[in-house]
Amino acid sequence: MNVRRVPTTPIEGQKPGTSGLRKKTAVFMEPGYLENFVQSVFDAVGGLDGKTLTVGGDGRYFNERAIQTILRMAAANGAARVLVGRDGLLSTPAASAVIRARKTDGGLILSASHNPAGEDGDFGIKYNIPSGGPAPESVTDAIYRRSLEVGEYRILDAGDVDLSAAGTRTLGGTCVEVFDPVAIHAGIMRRLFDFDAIRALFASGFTMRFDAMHAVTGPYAKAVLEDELGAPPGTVLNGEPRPDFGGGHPDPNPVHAGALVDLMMRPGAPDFAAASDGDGDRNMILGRGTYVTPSDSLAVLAANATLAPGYAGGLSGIARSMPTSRAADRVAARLGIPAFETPTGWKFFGTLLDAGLATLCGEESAGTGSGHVREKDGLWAVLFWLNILARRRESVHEILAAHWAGHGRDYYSRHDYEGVDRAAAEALLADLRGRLAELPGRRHGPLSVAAADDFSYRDPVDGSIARGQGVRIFFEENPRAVFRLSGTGTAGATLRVYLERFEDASGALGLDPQEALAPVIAAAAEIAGIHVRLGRTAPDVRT
Ligand code: G16
Repeated sequence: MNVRRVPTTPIEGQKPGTSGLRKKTAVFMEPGYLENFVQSVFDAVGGLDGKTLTVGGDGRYFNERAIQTILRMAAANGAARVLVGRDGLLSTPAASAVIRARKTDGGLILSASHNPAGEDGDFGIKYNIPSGGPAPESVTDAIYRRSLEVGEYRILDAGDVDLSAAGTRTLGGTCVEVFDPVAIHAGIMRRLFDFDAIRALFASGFTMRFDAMHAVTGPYAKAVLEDELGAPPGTVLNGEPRPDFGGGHPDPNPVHAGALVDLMMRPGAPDFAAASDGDGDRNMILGRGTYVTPSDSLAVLAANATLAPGYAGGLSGIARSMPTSRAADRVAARLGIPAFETPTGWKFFGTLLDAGLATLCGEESAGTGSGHVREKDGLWAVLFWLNILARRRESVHEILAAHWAGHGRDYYSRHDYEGVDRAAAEALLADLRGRLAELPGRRHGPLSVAAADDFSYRDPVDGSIARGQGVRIFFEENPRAVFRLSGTGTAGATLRVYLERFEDASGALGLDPQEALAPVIAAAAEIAGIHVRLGRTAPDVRT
């Protein structure tokens, strides 16, 4: 068999520091584009000779074509073995689990997460390191630098590998092992959670809906919830992965999973509902008549963690991204364990998990996870909630109300202004950064600014420093507003404004969050000049 050397296409726009590459599918399909990134990864990690790689994706359009290309390139680059999920499917947390369990030399994960899929949608790829986590900046920067000079890629002249059934195949000198994408992850879930208690919960008539949004989690959720835990067939909705995700936008938030939220707010709603995203790392948790914010979900999981066998020994610490509400910090304080505040991006949790400093991690962007893998894990969060519900035998609403009564409530909402002009959004942030020193002391309605900064983080394990991670405005009366630009969109820019206010346990705990936050919403808009600079009077999404 022949190895060809083919010129690559420069990969315009891959930013140093980003975990991977997300672009329109059509861009990825340009000859040499995907190949540039893949060859750059292989070169940046010191070559693939004799190494083992994990490969899989969320099943979106171009997933299998991309995997066939990667397999031929891995073979041409001398890989000893490539592990591929059957049909090319592998959720992001399952990929992390496989990299760790099989000790592979990292992996390539094909996904643009929650972004819509299809020929007109988005595609993405990222490299995860041998610990199973997203590559840190030192590695992504090396990949980026290599992509600028790579020039050509190596590929084997060979046909497609059959990915439709488990088993081993040979491609040049490389062994391609096709495996069941669900088994390793399901085995971990079985060890962490009290499956007998959850089985008894379903047997008692407890009702649930899990919306897989036609993305990768359908097979995982069916295998675990319906086949193993005895949830009735039909519990998993939209469980067949489709290349275009059924035309939907698989981001589990109250807008894009609006049908599920509506179902849960109607009389006769099931006891519990959840949704996951395109690649299975995000989650949304709902009870009858109740939406649980991701920030509260992290806090509730942490406060109840010892109910799950995998966490019965307690937690070493809790980590959250900076824009996530401070609810988890209150739990950490009560438990007498450290709380960490990291920049947005799951990769920042990796060092804390590796060092055993944190057990649970979470982000406002619907991500929660633990040291069992090095990615956030949607189905894990759902099973954790089921474990707690099975042991406490209270409703989601009762558990949340009891949590607030014990810890106080962090009212929280994120406002997204999507698809805005990039230059205008960048100017808004630059202007805020330039005025940080002038803001303290200013009054905005009933609130006055106590402090303002641009978040910097020094990793307590490796000492690396990340600057410019988001503008924080603290008000004297305790609310906080945070501004940052999304790093995951592919069109224009998205301004995210994160708003929160704490009410202690003796205060009003049952308010509507948008009403409770009205003064800080108004102050944030005024301080940043959102309406004037972006020409928008209301956000597109409120979480
Ligand atoms: C990715 C990262 C998350 C991060 C999110 C932020 O999520 O893995 O850790 O919280 O981006 O997104 P943005 O920059 O748009 O606010 P995912 O699920 O897209 O991989």
